[in-house]
Amino acid sequence: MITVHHLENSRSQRVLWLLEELGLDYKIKLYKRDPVTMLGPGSLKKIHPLGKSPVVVDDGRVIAESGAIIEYLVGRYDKDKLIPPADSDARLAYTYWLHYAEGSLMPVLLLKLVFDRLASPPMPLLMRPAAALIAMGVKGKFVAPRLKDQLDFCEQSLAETGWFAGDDFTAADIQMSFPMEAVAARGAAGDRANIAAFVERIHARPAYAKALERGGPYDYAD
Ligand SMILES: N[C@@H](CCC(=O)N[C@@H](CS)C(=O)NCC(=O)O)C(=O)O
Repeated sequence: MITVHHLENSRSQRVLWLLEELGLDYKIKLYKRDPVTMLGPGSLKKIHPLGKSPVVVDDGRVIAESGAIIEYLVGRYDKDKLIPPADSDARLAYTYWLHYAEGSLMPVLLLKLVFDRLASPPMPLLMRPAAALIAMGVKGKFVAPRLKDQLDFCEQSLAETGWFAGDDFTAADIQMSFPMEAVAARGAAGDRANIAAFVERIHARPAYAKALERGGPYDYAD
């Protein structure tokens, strides 16, 4: 039986969704976030040294990192449903987006999140004006132009079929769901209609709804 070490309200939701799309049996070990820091509990480190979620355990194997988990599950349990044929252009796009989500887009989104919050507690009151100035500078000069390039690229890539890798929905769309949901929910998508339509389309999938029932409240589901 596959076990998903699932941190509430987090990107591990997409692993539950993949398992529902594949119709696999699985169990969830749920972890709560610290209500103040929002970090995961130390007990996650007993499963994997980095203490992050998702982590999947299957047949005694411990697999961390969303992209690696998706590759593992699709490779082992799904030969053709959510992955384009080998050697096709769609397969190359599939591999690209599977890596791009966490390798290129999430780091920029994380920087935005950190600098959006830099001038808030726990930053000491006296230092907040200076922190706000620094944050404004970094966001304006470094983060915003990079985020714009990336979101324009995502928007353009969805234009033809509405999916990231070829004509059909694939596991690469599941991997891209978290950053797309994050930008839509935080209002960072602007007027990019293809991104908004992508998020609506994935939210309408029955397997997505089933995963939500199992995984618990998830801020980006609306
Ligand atoms: N690139 C990793 C990121 C893992 C990650 O940062 N997970 C977050 C959940 S959204 C986490 O565990 N946060 C809790 C913490 O940092 O304490 C992946 O995609 O699996």
